[in-house]
Amino acid sequence: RNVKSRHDYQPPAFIISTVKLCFELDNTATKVTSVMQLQRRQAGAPLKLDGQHLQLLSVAVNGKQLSEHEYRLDDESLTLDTLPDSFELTVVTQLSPQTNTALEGLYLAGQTFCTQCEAEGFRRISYFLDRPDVLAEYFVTIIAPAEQYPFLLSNGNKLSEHIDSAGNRVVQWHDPFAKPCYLFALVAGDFDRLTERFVTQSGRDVSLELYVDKGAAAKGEFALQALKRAMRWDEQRFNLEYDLDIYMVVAVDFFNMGAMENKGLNIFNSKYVLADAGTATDKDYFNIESIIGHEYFHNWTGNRVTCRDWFQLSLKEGLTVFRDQEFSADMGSPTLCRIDAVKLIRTAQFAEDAGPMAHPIRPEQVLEMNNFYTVTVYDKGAEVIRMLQTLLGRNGFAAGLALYLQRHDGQAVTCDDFLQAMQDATAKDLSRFALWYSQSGTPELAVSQHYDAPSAQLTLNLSQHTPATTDQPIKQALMLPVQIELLFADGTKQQHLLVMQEASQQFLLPEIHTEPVVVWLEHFSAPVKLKADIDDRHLLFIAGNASDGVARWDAMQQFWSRKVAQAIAGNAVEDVLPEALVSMMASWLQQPEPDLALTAELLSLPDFDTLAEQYQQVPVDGILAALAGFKQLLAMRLREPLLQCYQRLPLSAYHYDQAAAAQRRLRSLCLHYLALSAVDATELLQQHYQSADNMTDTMAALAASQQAQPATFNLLIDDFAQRWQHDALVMDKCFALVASDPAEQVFDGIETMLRHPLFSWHNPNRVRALYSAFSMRNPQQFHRLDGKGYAALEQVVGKLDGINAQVAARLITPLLSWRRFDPVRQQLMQAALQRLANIPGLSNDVYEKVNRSLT
Ligand code: HT7
Ligand code: ZN
Repeated sequence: RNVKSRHDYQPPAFIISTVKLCFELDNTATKVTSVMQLQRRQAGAPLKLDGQHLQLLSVAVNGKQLSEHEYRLDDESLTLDTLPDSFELTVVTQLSPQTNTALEGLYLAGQTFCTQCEAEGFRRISYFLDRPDVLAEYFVTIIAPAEQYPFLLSNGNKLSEHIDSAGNRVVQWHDPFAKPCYLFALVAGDFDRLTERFVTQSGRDVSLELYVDKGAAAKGEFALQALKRAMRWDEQRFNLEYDLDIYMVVAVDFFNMGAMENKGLNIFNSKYVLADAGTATDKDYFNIESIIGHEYFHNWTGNRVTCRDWFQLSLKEGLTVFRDQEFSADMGSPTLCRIDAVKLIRTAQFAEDAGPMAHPIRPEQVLEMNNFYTVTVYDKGAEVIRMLQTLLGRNGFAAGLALYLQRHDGQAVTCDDFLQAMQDATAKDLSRFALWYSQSGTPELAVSQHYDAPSAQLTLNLSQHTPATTDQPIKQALMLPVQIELLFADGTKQQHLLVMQEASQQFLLPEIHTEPVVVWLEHFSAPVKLKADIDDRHLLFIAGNASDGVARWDAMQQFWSRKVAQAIAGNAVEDVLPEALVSMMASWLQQPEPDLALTAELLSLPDFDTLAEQYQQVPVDGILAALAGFKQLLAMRLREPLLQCYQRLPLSAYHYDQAAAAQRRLRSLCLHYLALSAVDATELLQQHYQSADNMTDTMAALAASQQAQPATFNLLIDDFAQRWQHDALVMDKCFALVASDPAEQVFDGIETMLRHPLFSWHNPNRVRALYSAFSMRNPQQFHRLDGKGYAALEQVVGKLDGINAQVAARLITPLLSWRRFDPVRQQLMQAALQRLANIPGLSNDVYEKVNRSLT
């Protein structure tokens, strides 16, 4: 199979300066006429256009039709050998949106025509140079029956609209900004439209339009307001203003990922647009604001300045995730946003580094590009940008970003170009920092301290080591910003930034008159595994006293990891739980922190995945038993303060804002523990469920009862399924809950849900709701020792491969790290992967992952 390497990049032999596309829409026979202006850039080279699943109707050069022997055609390309230096190429193709179940290119999402072109979907629309460094100006005409399709949308500004004599609506669009074809978009359908206006900082009027399913207008209001907040924020924080007169967002039900930043016409998974109190949780609201922001921020970091090739994906994605994280932090709780980001890195990203798909944030080798939209490229990529900001300071970073955008506006560039701009704007040497782009793996940072009272000097010893990864055996020392805080007994504090550049380094801090407790890696200042030998007493001291909420939470996480390890080593949970901890937790419940969500986080144990990441071989049963034992013990020991805290938190009508969401989070946490205490909590759970005026509280009652009170759960989930049987997005929550049932009945539950009228193998949201929840949120049943869990996932991946390979390849992830488990589980997982590998005609998407995992 055709694996591509980053070093093989060649500039395109031709450029395409303008494209005129005409779509005559039809479910099974859409005709696409493409008229392109091309210029040669390399003497003598043939023109090889990408194209897949297309029926070629005709080809003409400068208006002259070519006969079949004047071009070469295969399943993946159309090649023309003899061409002038500058010419017009007309290509007419036909395609079938209705049978396009991959949801790439032009497809039908229910009754709506829509497109998804990133990364390489445009080649399913027309023959083209489908690569991000070919930037063209687009003129688009869309023709479709007027009654059925009131809205025909594409990028840029609308030039004209009329209805022709045959009753077709004909709409023309022009996007004045040259763009790569992955940012092309078309939508045709019937919607409710919500509109708003936004006046930019320079006084330009922008029309905002949000398109949702008919009848769902009220559920789009939050997303529309979030868009306005994002637009204002980018002006205020980075001085970046929107550039077209119109910004459209369309919500569709069939979508492979979260959303897509097509120029002026974002297409969103409806899950990340539609929300009201009854159907969306606080987490849904948070995600909507963050993804609306993310796609909007791409307008500069991705669209105005784009990637030269797909190996540079983190150039736009890491940077834009960083920008959306900063936006979310400013809109809500910075501490909570950071804790959530750290959790993701410690679970999914560290696991990716430790598994067969390990790659640097700028990958070196790719078979299927869709497989590299990863937590490494996105979220570790964002951590790398965050470290740059820490090293350069907020102003230095902002100056670097401004220079990068001004220097490369309208270009397709590389990660090196980005670093060069950062370096030029700040006069800092970033050559060692650049290693973060080429080196994969999770660095381990070992730290220790020595205090010398006579000289009043604190010596800090740091050493870093990155273990080999499957893709890269040899590692070098990285540039690491290590933020620390010194906590003194008299309550004073000092902050320092240590910049590591070597494998081992010593930092001497003078004028330290008493020995402090050191808080290492405040705010998770670098994406590393910290190895610090801090005793229990000091960890609890940090949890109670550090200035940074993230560091306080982290101290509790370290504490619990240690306790879980002690339990796995054979100690009874009662024997390892210190009294000091119980009273500290009780005091947080009695007198919560001002940020109630931080209190909830301080009171939460690490989850299964976070703990699993700390072991070479994951002790599945040991972790599950220890977590269950500690939670139950805490529930019993803290029952009174939990109940009081639960009852004290006031109930008011649902409103989504940070304070109200934090209050619900703490109340849910109390409910969760109370459900586990020895006292029957049926009534409490029922009451929580019945009195909920919002989906957050409803889900809290369901999740709490599922872990502790199966009989209550069965009653509530039946009621829930009945009540929401016609709402697909809410039924996704029901599917996910059913699939997370830790009891064996989960298999019957999944079978029943597969027969639900709203379930469809063709809809990624439905499939993910059931099977991501099962494989990622149900370790008890997924990791069963009889292999039934692994076999269930294997079957789904095998079935889905022929329908939607991109989604199939994402679902397979939990099976890939089979080497991390005990011999019995290893053998079962490996056999499941082997059976998948043997499927004839397996997609590149699944093949690449299975193959890397098995070799
Ligand atoms: N840039 C987009 C990434 C993407 C995607 C989105 C939807 C469907 C398929 C896709 N393939 C790649 C989304 C983003 O990161 O903003
Ligand atoms: Zn993105």
